[in-house]
Amino acid sequence: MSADSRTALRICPLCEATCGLTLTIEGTSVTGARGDRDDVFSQGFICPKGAAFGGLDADPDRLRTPLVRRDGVLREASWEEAFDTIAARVPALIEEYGPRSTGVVLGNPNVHTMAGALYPPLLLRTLRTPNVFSASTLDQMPKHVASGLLFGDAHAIAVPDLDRTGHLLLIGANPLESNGSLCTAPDFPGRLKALRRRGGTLTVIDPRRTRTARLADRHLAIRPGADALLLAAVAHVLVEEKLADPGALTDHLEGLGELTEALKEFTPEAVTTACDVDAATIRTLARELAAAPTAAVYGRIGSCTVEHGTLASWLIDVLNILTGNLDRPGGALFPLSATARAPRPAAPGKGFALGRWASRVSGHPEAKGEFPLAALSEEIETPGDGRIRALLVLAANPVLSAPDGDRLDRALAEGLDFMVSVDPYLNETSRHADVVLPPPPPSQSAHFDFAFNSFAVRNQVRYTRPAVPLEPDRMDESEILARLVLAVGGMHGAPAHTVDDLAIGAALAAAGAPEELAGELSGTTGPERRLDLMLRLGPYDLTLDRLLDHPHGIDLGPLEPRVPQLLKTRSGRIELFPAPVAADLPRLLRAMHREPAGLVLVGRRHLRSNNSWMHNVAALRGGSNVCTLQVHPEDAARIGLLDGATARIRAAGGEVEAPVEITDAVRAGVVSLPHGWGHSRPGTRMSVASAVPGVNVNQLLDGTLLDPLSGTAVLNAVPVSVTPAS
Ligand SMILES: Nc1nc2c(c(=O)[nH]1)N[C@H]1C(S)=C(S)[C@@H](COP(=O)(O)OP(=O)(O)OC[C@H]3O[C@@H](n4cnc5c(=O)[nH]c(N)nc54)[C@H](O)[C@@H]3O)O[C@H]1N2
Ligand SMILES: Nc1nc2c(c(=O)[nH]1)N[C@H]1C(S)=C(S)[C@@H](COP(=O)(O)OP(=O)(O)OC[C@H]3O[C@@H](n4cnc5c(=O)[nH]c(N)nc54)[C@H](O)[C@@H]3O)O[C@H]1N2
Ligand code: SF4
Ligand SMILES: [Mo]
Repeated sequence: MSADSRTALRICPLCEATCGLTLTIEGTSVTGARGDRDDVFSQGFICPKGAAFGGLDADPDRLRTPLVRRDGVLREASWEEAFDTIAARVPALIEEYGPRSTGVVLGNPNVHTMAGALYPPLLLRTLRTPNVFSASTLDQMPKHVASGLLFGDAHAIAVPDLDRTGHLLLIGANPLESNGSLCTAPDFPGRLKALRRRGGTLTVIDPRRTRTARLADRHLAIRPGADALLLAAVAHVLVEEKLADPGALTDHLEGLGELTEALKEFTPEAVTTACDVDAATIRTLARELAAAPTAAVYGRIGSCTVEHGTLASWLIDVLNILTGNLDRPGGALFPLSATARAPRPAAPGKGFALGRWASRVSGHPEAKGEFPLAALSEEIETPGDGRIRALLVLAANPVLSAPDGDRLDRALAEGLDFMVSVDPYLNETSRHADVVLPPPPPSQSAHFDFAFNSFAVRNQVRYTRPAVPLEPDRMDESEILARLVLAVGGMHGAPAHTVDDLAIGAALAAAGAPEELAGELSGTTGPERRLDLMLRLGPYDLTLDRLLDHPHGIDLGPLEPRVPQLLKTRSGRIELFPAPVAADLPRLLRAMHREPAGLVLVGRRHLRSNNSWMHNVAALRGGSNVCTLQVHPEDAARIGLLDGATARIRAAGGEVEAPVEITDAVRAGVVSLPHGWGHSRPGTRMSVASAVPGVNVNQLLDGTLLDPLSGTAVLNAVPVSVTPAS
């Protein structure tokens, strides 16, 4: 450290683990990052991505000013010019073609920023368009739908009580690379090792022998896409062998009889071929789960982005419920975040409905107010009333992250009248925008985890202010989004705090709190005032000032049971066998008898990468962080593929070529290609990424394969054919 260096705390926004970092700062540059040992939650943990915070923050390819398209070319522009352009175009299009002519795409980083949590709801309310798409339909929407149906609240997601459970059944998740998802747990790997040390059991179900699987007591290399069948059979055994005992939940359940009846045909023997897991092992899984003093079943990407994603997500909680582990310490519990609404007394709620409206072209039912992101292209391309003409893309790169990027690429280029991207990079998607609004690098932003605190394995709360001041000519992302709301809503020119004032007024009214509270809020920015209000209205006795007095965070204790208070179903009970699930079950039954596909594709993640946008950080590149096709030795021999040679992979959406990596870490009959690669399109400004572009796995998909209840794209267990490239 030099004489003018200092340190500052910053919660890491780079994955769901939300580690506290101590940044070293020289002048206004971040020159180092280490784990904050005093952080109440992460206690010093850091991974290579967090350690690379400085390089990622200072990436010279980050945009410094807005870009505005003039004469077909994106040119640097002032913020005034950028917002003037938006205000001149979007309201006029709405005026001429109606609200349906607008569409919004919300990408993953929105859950990692304060701005992304606070402003998109206001943007959607302003636009009043049904054309809402997000990364959720490439990800966790099945879980939301399952939770909505079971508990009446799509946001009531039970997380495994990692630090207290005696038995963890982990399905289609690889937290040793991902650091956990829908289960916020800094040092997930350490917590799994601690489970083993205290005598607990870890079972991993994954077609690949991942780093997580190598840590397990038992690894089942299931045939991809078959988890719902396996889980149904485990539930069947629990019932058949009279091992089911929902315990304290018994009085809060309905539908147990119908569920039992519906599971009759899903015997271990019946599903064994489809799963490629023998029937005795399935029975053992069920017996171990029932016998464990406490247990939690937890699933992630491999259980969601598949043909039966909603059924698998539902069955995961069915198993937690049948074994009495839902809502009990050591099982799967519902976190209570500091900014959640203060609990109300238990009572029947409004319930959760699917398909309240449908998409224009294919009639996809909405789920949680969204249409499948896989259906974005057709909504832009297909002529007629309600065609999307103006698209607002907030922190999303669907050209790489969604199915059939080539088609979307064309639709964005040719089918839109106007497009805005809020993005730090000029990349595969934002290159099509008419206006690009770049947020500042993370060191210059405040951070609070509105989303992830409600998935955290321990209730806790932390807030960090910007580690370095906003550079001149930069605009905070909260202000960018507030001004975007004003510009599209016909209030261009009003001060950004107008949006926060409206939000505060609405929140006070909804909570029945006195209006005067607005004047008592502390905080130096709109987002801080809104945070202060949420903390004051929340379940703990907290304020922003109190939080600022605790720079390493405040521990709010272990997770506690919340049923029945949290239930919002119409019955006021857990609805174990909801009608949409019942209607989808015959499809699963048919899958049981289907001939398995010859070769199927699954994805994978790398610890030193993140979806589509981190390949531009030189320090994180190389080593095993490469875009290779992993192939089992038996398949390689059969197809005639040599290690390091190029393979051609074909599927319904197209074909790509990738170098072959022969490894028995994938099971036979399965090949694996990571996502987020394919940085070869012209007109981007990602010099490091485009030097070694890789290929876009999602080009293999045509976007028609969806989990029907949630509209989530099938990204795993996709039939492919592989040949040597000539
Ligand atoms: N085949 C396959 N496809 C997948 C997946 C898979 O497992 N397999 N995973 C899916 C999943 S789980 C997800 S979540 C999606 C992600 O899909 P997306 O959300 O579309 O993609 P990301 O790469 O996460 O990043 C989105 C954009 O956010 C920008 N960005 C980064 N930081 C910020 C910021 O602070 N503010 C703003 N405004 N923008 C920022 C990046 O530059 C990038 O352009 O991909 C999905 N696609
Ligand atoms: N380093 C890093 N961390 C990340 C991300 C990243 O890109 N890189 N992305 C973040 C995001 S957006 C998310 S959503 C999370 C995801 O978090 P995880 O779900 O933990 O991440 P994945 O590594 O995609 O793990 C999915 C696993 O499912 C397996 N799988 C594939 N198909 C099947 C199947 O049919 N059945 C079963 N049982 N398993 C299957 C895959 O082999 C893979 O190991 O990670 C987050 N964290
Ligand atoms: S585990 Fe996630 S939150 Fe923690 S340092 Fe790494 S990227 Fe950041
Ligand atoms: Mo994700």
